[in-house]
Amino acid sequence: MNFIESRFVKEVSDITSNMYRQGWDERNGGNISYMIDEEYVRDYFPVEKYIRDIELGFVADEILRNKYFLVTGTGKYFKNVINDPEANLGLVKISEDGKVAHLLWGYRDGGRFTSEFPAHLMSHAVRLKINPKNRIIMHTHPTYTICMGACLPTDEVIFTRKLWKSNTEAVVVFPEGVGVLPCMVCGTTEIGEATAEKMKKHRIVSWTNHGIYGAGNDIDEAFGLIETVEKTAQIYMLTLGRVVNEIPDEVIIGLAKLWNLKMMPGVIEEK
Ligand code: 2HA
Ligand code: ZN
Repeated sequence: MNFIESRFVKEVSDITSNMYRQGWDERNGGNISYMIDEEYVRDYFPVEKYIRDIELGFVADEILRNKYFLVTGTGKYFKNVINDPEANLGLVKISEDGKVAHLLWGYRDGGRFTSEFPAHLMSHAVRLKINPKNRIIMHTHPTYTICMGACLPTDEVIFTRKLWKSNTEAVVVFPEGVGVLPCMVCGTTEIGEATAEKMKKHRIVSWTNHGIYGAGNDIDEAFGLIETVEKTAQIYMLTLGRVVNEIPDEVIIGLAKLWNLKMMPGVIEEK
């Protein structure tokens, strides 16, 4: 079978279309990287032949060497992936020395991976060390989450608390809270390192004035995290300044107990 017909390309094509329709991925906004196990890659590429090599610009963590990633291309639009996956996506293998990405498929018009690939790879490395099943890093520009970040101090305890107090699903879906970074220059290894540092404690990281990063074992999980943050941020923003019924701390504690969740410390005072 041709790789273009694989479930991996289909999953990324479907989710990029979906995210575009949410209004989160204007123009070339957003990027996704999907780590694919070698056993699956072998179904499509029994003999490894590289189309070309692409410099990473940094040295990838050892845990990522010889690993395969399906990644959205730089400058490419989420809305176009479904109609031309081979131009908008690429499948790369991280080299033995961690300095280069070998291109196996895609970026047909001479393109390369997203400028945010450092943040993706560094986040993959951190999440894989915590959870060997992690496969997805997803970045997008969800409108209400960005609004919320602009209205609050860049403080992850405050940000998390506002979310948990707005929607009873919030603490259940992200009990470890949301990591928050201040506004930074994106596309750099610095923001990659800062994001990965936050990923040690959180599967979701908000980039103030820019967007969000989510991690997960599969696309549903990463997307589900982000859409729950975004839905909750929408509730927060639509009720801002007019809230009468905030979720009481006791209910949040009750939910955490019911689902046996370990809550991010310092957000809700346990009584
Ligand atoms: O790829 O979203 O952060 C475009 C972006 C940069
Ligand atoms: Zn972005």
